[in-house]
Amino acid sequence: MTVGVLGPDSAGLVRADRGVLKPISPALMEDPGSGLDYGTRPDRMPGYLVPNDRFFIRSHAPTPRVDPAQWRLRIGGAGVHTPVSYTYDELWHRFPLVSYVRTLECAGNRRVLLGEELGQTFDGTQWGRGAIGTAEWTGVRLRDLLEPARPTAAAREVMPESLDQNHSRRPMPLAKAIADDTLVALAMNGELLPADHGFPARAVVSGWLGAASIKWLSRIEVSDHSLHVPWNTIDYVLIGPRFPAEGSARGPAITTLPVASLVELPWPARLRPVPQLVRGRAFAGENAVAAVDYRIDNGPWRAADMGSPVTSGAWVRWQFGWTPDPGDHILRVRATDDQGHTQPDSSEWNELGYLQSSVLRHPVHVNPAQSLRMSSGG
Ligand SMILES: Nc1nc2c(c(=O)[nH]1)N[C@H]1C(S)=C(S)[C@@H](COP(=O)(O)O)O[C@H]1N2
Ligand SMILES: [Mo]
Repeated sequence: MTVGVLGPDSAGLVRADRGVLKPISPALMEDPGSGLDYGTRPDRMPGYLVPNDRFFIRSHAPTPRVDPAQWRLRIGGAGVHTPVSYTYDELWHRFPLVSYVRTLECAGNRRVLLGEELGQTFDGTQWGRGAIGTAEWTGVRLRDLLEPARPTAAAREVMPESLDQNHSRRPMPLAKAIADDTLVALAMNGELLPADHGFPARAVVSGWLGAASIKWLSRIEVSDHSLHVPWNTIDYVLIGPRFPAEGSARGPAITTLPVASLVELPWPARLRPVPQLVRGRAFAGENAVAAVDYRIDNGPWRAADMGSPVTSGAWVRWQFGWTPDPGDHILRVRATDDQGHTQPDSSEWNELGYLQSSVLRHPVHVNPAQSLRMSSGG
């Protein structure tokens, strides 16, 4: 791809020569084959936060290179009295900096598993379980940036827009935009925002589908009417018999994500018949995870231990001890949120293959031969 400067809204912006800039280690990340998207291997998440080197990437266009000295974040639209423009330095120095630990999950996470369950292949990024991650995001509250623009009494929606080739944008109601944990993030896990994750600034819309957290911000529109853009009418909507189309939208736009869980083991997992901890994560969008239960084969459901503080908008890490018998097993995990929603036993079809959240049947093979080698002192 040739390197060149993009349009006038994005001075200083040069196209990436390849899709993503961070080195992708196949040991840490799965490649669903699009060239722009990479999932985190669930068995390579070392702690509560996912390190930046392996945090999943979902990009609809190559990562742009942006010169922060030339970059501006503009806020305007019919819903403000005074359009404003901020430099990168102003974002760092003019407003209180805040940090929130929040989970990002792509609405298409587990699409391949949804297809396996429903006996079909869905178009779109072929995600396994890795399009989810949690980071500590540091930046400025979106509401602090909106205030100097003086939103009008009629202000209705707030839409972050990107400067990359795709010009991604996704509106949210004003109430969500001014929430404590709706951010314009400048740093991720204590480092400047990496290029692939939105440098110089990205939105973090807590608990919502990843697509709302627009990377490479250029402008934020405040409207006095509801906004219809591709990402809330054609993509990131639920299309199916139970989901009514509304106006120009093919179905209801996805906002908060449903409760779901993840086992930190490869699929299928290979274990030895020795005492061990099985660990995982559960996430419930804008809600908090209240409980995680697990079941081995046809045994009883049992409660897993919650190993991390329970907050809305961020996953919990859970664990249980297990000494598996040799042979093949099915491990099921079922998380419940603080509003009483529990992962269902089966998934509902929707045309674009979003929001897989049913209880997965995780295959586990336990090999007796390896344990004999281990116990013979090798
Ligand atoms: N500008 C821009 N922002 C974007 C996207 C994109 O393609 N372009 N992808 C969205 C989607 S679909 C997801 S799931 C998240 C992924 O964020 P990450 O790549 O930092 O993990 O970014 C969102 N923000
Ligand atoms: Mo996504």
